[in-house]
Amino acid sequence: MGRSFALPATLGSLRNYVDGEFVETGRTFDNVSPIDGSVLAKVHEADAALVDRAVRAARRALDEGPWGRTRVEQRAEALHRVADIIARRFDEFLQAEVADTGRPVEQARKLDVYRGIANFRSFADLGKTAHGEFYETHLPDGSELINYTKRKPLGVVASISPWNLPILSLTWKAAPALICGNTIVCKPSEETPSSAVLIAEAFHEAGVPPGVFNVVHGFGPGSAGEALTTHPGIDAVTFTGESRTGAAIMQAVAPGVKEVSFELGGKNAAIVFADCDFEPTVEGMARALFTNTGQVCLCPERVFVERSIFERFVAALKAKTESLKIGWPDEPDVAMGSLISREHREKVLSYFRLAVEEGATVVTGGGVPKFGDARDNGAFVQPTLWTGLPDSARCVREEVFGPVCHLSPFDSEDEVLRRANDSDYGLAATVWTSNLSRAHRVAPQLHVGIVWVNTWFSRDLRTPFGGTRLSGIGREGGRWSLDFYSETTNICIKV
Ligand code: NAD
Ligand code: 6OD
Repeated sequence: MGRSFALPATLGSLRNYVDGEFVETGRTFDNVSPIDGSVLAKVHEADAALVDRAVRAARRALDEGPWGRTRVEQRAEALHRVADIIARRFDEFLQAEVADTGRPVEQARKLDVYRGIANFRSFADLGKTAHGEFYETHLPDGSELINYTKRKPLGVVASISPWNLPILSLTWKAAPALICGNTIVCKPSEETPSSAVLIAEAFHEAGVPPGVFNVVHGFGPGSAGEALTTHPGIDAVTFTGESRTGAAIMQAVAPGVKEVSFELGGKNAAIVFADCDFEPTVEGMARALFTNTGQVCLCPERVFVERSIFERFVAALKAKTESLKIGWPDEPDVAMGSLISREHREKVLSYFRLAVEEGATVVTGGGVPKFGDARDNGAFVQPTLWTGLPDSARCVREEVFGPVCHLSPFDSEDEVLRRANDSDYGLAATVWTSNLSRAHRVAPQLHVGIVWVNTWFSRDLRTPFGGTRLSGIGREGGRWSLDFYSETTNICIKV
C-alpha cells in the first residue's frame, strides 16, 4: 500500500445499492481522507425518493420475494457466501477501511475486516440454533394447555451506523437481522461510506436476492438518515452513534411505535488497583485508551488509580504514551492514526482547551503533531493525559471520543465505585487487579453493560453488548441479537 491511501480503483464513485442495483443520484458529496485531506471519492447521496425505493424493495423481498420463504439454513449459506467473498477480497476491504478512517493497517486488518467476516459467520451459525420455548400448563378444571413460541422476522430493518468502526458496525447489525429472516436498509456514516459499497458488492456477487440488503448514502437530518428513520415502511431501527442522535431517532420512530436497539456514547471508567500486575496494566491501558485514536465507544476516558501507585502509574503511562508512534497507516510499529475528520478534530481540540480552562494538568500531549508533509492537512492529534480535575469538570463528564483520558487517585473500593458510577453514561468499564475476590466483588457493582477485568475489547460474540442510561437501549450480540431481530408469537392450544 503506497502513501496515497486511495480507495480501491474498482470502486469509482460510491453508489447506493437498492433493489439489487447500484444507483447513482444527481447529488454527490465528497468522501475526504482524514490522513491528508484529499478527496477520496464522490458519494451519491440518496434522497427521500431513493430511500423510499429501498424500503419498498426490502418489503417486497420479504413479502413477495424468495427471502421471506427461505429456511434459516439457506440464509446461513448466503451469509457464509458473503463472508467468503469478503475473505477473498480482504485487501480491498482493508484498503477502503484504512483510506476512509486513517487507522493503522494492522488494526483494521485484525479488528474491522476480520470482524466483518466473523460477524457473518458467527450469526449464520448461531441463527441455526435459535429455538422457541415450550410450556405445559395444567388448569384447575383438569384440562391442559400447551404453549409454544414461534420466532418470525421483525420485517424491514433500518440500520444506521457510525464512522468509527464502519465494517464492524454495519455487519454487526446486518448479519443477525438477515439470519432472522428480515430484510435491511443500511445507512453507513457519511464519513465512511466505502466499505458499505464493497459489502453490497459481496451481497450482489453472492446472489442474495434483490431488495434483501440495501445501502443508501447520506447524512442524518434532512438527508437519507432522517428519510429512513421516519419512513412508515420500516419496522425497527438499529442504531449506533451519539446519544443525542439516538434521542432524535426515538422521536422519529415514536409515531409508528417502532422497535429500537441503540448502542450510544460512553464516558467509560477504568479502575486500577494497587494490586494490579503493573507493567501489563500500563500496556493494557495504553491499548484501551488509544486504539483507533481513542474513537471506540468502549475506550476509557476516566481512569481511577489507587493512591499508593498513582504517581508511579501516571509516570509509566506518560512514558508509554510518548513512545507511541503516530503516523502513516502502513508505517512499521505505528500505533495511532488520524482522527476521522478535521471537524471531529476541532471538537477534540476544544476539549483540550477546555481542560486547561478547567484547571487540568496536561501530563502529556494536548496538541497537534507536526509532520512537515501531507499529513499536516489531515486530522491528527497527540495522545493526551490529564490530571487534577474534579469529577464535576465537563472534561470528566462529557464524551470526547478521542485519544485522551483524565487520571485521578482514589483511596477505597467504596469511593471508587461511587465515583465510577457517577456518570450519565453506562457502557463499559475496565478493572485492573490481581485479587480475584475483588474482581468478582467490584465488577457486578458497576452500572454498565460490559465490564472487562485485566483486558479490554476482546470478547465472545455470543455475549450481550450494550449500555445503560445514555449509553443505549437493549443488548445485541449472540441470542440477544436474535431476540431483537425476531418477532415472537406464543401459540396456546387446549389439549
Ligand atoms: P452520530 O450519531 O453523529 O452519527 C451516527 C449515524 O447516525 C451516522 O450514520 C449519521 O449520518 C446518522 N445520523 C445522524 N443524525 C441522524 C438523524 N437525525 N436521523 C437519522 N440518522 C442520523 O455518531 P458518530 O459521530 O458517527 O459516531 C460517534 C458516536 O458513536 C460516539 O458518541 C460513540 O460513542 C458512538 N458509538 C457508540 C457505540 C456503542 O456500541 N455504544 C459504538 C460506536 C460508536
Ligand atoms: O465489539 C462489538 O461487537 C461492537 N459492537 C463494538 C463497538 C464498538 C464501538 O465503538
